[in-house]
Amino acid sequence: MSGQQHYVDRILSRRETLELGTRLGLAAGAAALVGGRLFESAAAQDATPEAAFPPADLPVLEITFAADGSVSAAAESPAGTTTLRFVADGAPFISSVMFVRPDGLSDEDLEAGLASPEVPEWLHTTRVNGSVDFEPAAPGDAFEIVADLAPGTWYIVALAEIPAYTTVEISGDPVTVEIEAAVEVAFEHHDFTLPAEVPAGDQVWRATNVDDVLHHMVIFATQTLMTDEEVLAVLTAEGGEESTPEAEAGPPPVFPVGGIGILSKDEVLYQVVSLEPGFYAALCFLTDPGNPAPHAFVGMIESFTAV
Ligand SMILES: [Cu+2]
Repeated sequence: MSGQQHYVDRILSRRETLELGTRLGLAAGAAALVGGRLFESAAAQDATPEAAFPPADLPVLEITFAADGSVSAAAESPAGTTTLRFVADGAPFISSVMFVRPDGLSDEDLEAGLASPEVPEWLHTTRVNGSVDFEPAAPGDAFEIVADLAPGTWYIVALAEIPAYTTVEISGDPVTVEIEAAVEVAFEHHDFTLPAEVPAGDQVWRATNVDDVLHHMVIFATQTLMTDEEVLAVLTAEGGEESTPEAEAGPPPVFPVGGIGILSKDEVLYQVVSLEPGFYAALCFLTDPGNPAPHAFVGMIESFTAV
C-alpha cells in the first residue's frame, strides 16, 4: 500500500502531471503521471488467462531493449496479427511506441518529434500501435501483446531522454486472426466504450481506436464508482496539506493500476489486463492537435466495475 500511497502523493502534489499526457507512448499520461511503470513483469503475475495468450501459432516479433538504451528487432516480419514480445535485456524499464513513418517526414522532424515532450503533430497522421510501458521484475523478463500490423516500415522507439529506435519491414498480405477476448474496448471521439462490468483477474482485452486522433487508456482503481467530476477532482487536487496518519492508513482514493497504449485509427491491440474485483475509472490523457486539453477533461473518462 505504501507504494500506491507514494503514487497518489505524486499525483496529488503535481497538478501539472495531467498535462504530461502530451508525451509519446503510454508513458505519457501514465508513467510520468505516477512516477512508475504500469505493467508488472509477467513473472510477477500470479495467474494466467483462461485462454492461452498469446496464441502459440502467431508469428512473433521479438523486440529487445538493452542496458545501453538501444532497441533491436528482426529486420522483417509478416503482416497481420503478430505477437510483440518486448524483452528487457538489461534495460531497467521498457517504454516504447511503434509507428509507420509518415511519407515525406524529414529526418530532422522525426528526431525532433521523438525527443519532444509533446506528441508531434505528424504522429496523428500515421499508424501507431505497440505502445507499452513495462518494468521487469528480473532481467530477461518480457511483456507480450498482440497487434494487427499493417504492411510498412515500422519504427520501434525506446522512449527515453535520448530516444533510440530500430525499424522493421512488415510485408505481405496481412493474415488477420481474431483472438477471443473477455473485454472489448473502443477508443471513440473523446469517449471510451467498454462494458459497465468486466471480469476480474487476468483477462484478454481487445482494444481498437475508431476515432481520427490518437488515444490511450490509463486505468485507475477507485474506492467507489466515481463520476467524471469526482475522478478529475481527486487527480487535480493539491496534495500534502490534508495528509494525516489516518488518511495515509486508508486506501488511496484513486491510483493507477494499468492501461492500454496509444492506438491510431483502426489499429487493433490485444493485451492481458489484470484487475482485482472493485471499481475503476479509465482515462485518456492524450490531446488533439492544436489543443492542449487532455481528453479526460473533455469527457474521455469511463467508470466501470470488475467482478
Ligand atoms: Cu484520447
